[in-house]
Amino acid sequence: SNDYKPLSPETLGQRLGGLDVMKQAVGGNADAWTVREVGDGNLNLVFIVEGDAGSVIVKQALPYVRLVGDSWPLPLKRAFFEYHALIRQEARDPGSVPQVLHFDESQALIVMERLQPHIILRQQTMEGRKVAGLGQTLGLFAARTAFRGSDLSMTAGDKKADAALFAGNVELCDITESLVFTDPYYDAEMNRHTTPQLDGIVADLRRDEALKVEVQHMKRAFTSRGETMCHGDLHAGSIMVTGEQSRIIDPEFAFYGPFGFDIGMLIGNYLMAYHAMPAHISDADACRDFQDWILSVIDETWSVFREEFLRLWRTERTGILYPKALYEDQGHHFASESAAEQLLGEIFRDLVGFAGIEMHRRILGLAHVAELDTIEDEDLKARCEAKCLKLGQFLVINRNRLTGMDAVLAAARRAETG
Ligand code: SR1
Ligand code: MG
Repeated sequence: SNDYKPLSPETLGQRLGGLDVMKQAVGGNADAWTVREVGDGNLNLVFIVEGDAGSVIVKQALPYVRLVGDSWPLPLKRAFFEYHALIRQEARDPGSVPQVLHFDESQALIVMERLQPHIILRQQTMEGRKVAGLGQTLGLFAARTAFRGSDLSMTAGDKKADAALFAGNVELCDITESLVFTDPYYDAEMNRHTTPQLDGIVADLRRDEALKVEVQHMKRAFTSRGETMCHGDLHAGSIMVTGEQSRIIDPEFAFYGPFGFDIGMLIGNYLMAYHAMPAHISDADACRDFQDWILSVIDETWSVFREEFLRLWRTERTGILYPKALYEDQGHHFASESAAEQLLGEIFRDLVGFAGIEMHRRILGLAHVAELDTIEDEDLKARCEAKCLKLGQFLVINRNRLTGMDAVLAAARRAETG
């Protein structure tokens, strides 16, 4: 029968060995394949399958949250959303994501290109290794997927059909609605902030009315502003890199949301890496150099996003929003440019808010980041986390006042030096 069954290294060869795509990509003799389960994320099984002809990744959803166990059921249909997001991202920004080789909906599994010798971005930065072109690749990805998945580019029918399709990703959106936008701001059951030195700052955050109001504004944007197909979970574990290349993986949280959501989450992750660096590079000069590089990546990601979004605005605005005819009717070309600048201003203010919230939830909520969690010296860990929490608070509260990315970077530098 075709009933769902989780794979294991022992059963994978026998179960997938008959697929043409596996024979071609891995080799015809499944008995000779080497299979390793390497999933280190919070949700799924991930296998590397190697054979004479090459290797692939097999990713399979589990019917529960792996991080927590079967007490937290989670639907298998997230593999369906991941598959649909991957093929759209590939069309909108070719080469940015792994190539999909096979999708089996009933088994909730995707066979995809193995990125090699890539490792996750988080691992790379924790080892103090830079990635050439990171800001360029991520800025382009965020801008192209944002623009080309929206009413700025798609036909109204296609966009509405896609919005309806991804509206089914209810349970994964629910995770974000709770774990990101709600739990960190009260004493929620699933929170696991384990650094007692932070108690004062946490109490301060939770009694900060302006912060809580602003976070709910951002949550409302997340739930109700379906502007484009977002990746939905663009953190430093969703990016695979070498020293020269970056690719984006894992869009199972894909949903229709605000233009600034993905780039905001991403910048929140860059900023956490920035504040965690002193725990990972002991030489002070080398650490400062690496931190400067992270800030330059933030700057580049946003400036590339802006430039690419504007380029697409000028050349690919084929959707129902801001129609060219409206502006070119009587020579009003500049009005269109000013509409683009205003929209980019709105995206910037949103991304700043999302970045700050991401920094809070990764310390106070259920799902943490290794940059901070692996710091063994408790006092150093508390200092790094405190900088993230305070910067996050500053960003969320001031998101409508900050004049540009320079102001964000200056705030990060101030938080770092105290
Ligand atoms: C229960 S899932 C926790 C987190 O892991 C995923 O990668 C998302 O970031 C989610 O919020
Ligand atoms: Mg993931």
